[in-house]
Amino acid sequence: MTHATIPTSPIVAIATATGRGGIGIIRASGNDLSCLMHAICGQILPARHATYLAFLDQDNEVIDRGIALFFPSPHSYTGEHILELQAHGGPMVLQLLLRRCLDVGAAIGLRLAQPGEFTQRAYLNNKLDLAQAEAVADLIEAGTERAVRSAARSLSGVFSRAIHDLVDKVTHLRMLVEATLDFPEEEIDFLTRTDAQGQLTSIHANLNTIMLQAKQGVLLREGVTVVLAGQPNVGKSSLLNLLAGEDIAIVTPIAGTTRDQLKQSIQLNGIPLHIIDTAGLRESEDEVERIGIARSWESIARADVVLHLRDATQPQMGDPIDLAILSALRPTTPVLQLYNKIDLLPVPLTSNDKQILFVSAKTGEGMHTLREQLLEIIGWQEGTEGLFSARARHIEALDKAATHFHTATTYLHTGTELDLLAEELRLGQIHLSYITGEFTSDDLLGVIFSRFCIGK
Ligand SMILES: Nc1nc2c(ncn2[C@@H]2O[C@H](COP(=O)(O)OP(=O)(O)OP(=O)(O)O)[C@@H](O)[C@H]2O)c(=O)[nH]1
Ligand SMILES: [Mg+2]
Repeated sequence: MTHATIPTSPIVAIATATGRGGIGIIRASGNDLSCLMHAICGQILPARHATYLAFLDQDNEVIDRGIALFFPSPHSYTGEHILELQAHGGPMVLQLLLRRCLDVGAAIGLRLAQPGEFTQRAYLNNKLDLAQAEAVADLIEAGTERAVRSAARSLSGVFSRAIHDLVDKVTHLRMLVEATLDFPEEEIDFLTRTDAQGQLTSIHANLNTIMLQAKQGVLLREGVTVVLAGQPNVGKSSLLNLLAGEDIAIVTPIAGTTRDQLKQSIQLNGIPLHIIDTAGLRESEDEVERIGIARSWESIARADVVLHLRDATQPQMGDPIDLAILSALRPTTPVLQLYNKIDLLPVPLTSNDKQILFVSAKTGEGMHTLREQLLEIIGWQEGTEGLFSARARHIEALDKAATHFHTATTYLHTGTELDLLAEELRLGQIHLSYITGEFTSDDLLGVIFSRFCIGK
């Protein structure tokens, strides 16, 4: 691996969440932690044994009693020596212990850990690759059971292995192309015998499968922003309340009730949906409402999905505001057209268009279809096997790799010079390696690890 210089100054942090708890853990990592063990635990601890002892201050007074654990390098989370002090989980006890560690460790340059620094060291010491390190953060952040399970799968290396298998295939093909380049007189032989086209097709198929799963992983991790848009009084706030299962937004028969937007996150099949209820769109003289309406337009333009509501009892087709909603969206944003208040209709409406739905935010009619349609347009596929957590950065890398393999395929078809083909394969492989972190800039590492919590 091409890693930057591995930092060696020892670090320490409170590893457990702030607040009161039964147990709180201080964790230190470094190349030599013997001074901490001596001073605080009164002994050099045996490897990987839980020792119940007193944590001592500078006057040998007991700060607390608890369990101390020593994980000698390289068999530890970071790959360095790790000392764990498990004390009572009070904020003051842990602060005292932390300060004691920093005082004793001053001589060896012990300092407070930065966010994610333990995991960063694990990565730099090849304990985890980058996709796995990111999965650690995903696991901690996971808000749904599905998110937990997929992060756990990424952490155990499911995603990384899929990438490695793909990289292996690319390497194999590159090797053959390079061999052909080195021995040009046998050109036809090498490439026809090994079926370069067949291999490229298989690489594409493999990449598509990973892409599909990674996209599901991103959905689970990040969710989607769903904006409820429409004219005043069509029932946007009522729908938000219905979807959220509680009265979050004020609902009245007065047009212009919602003036500032409201956000609420809910789950749909374990996917986080960040729902935004907006101020009804109309021309308004009211200063506050106008600002609210301006925000509605901004939200519509940024939405991942828009639910465009209309009142089914007065569906004015071609209304300028409804048309303006459609043109305010990004062209790729999926929209569902909802005709609300169908409970007031004498005869039910129907449509063959799956994007047009008839609902009632009052009775809940049509909600099942709405949920199903929502899952479909955000690209959720039920029953995707072996789901793993993934991030937008992974999708981007997969996309770029796919572009290079696509170009390579074109070169193969058009009989373009082999060294150009070889170069495309090489570039594609580099993008795949960004995912697992074999080639990664320090800037990117900084961005990734700074989003962790301290102590992880
Ligand atoms: N009968 C019936 N009434 C509904 C339905 N949905 C909403 N309403 C009523 O329509 C009125 C407006 O509902 P809201 O949810 O406040 O509408 P809104 O789109 O948020 O309106 P603004 O905030 O003004 O933009 C209220 O009196 C609701 O009770 C429905 O499905 N059926
Ligand atoms: Mg409203």
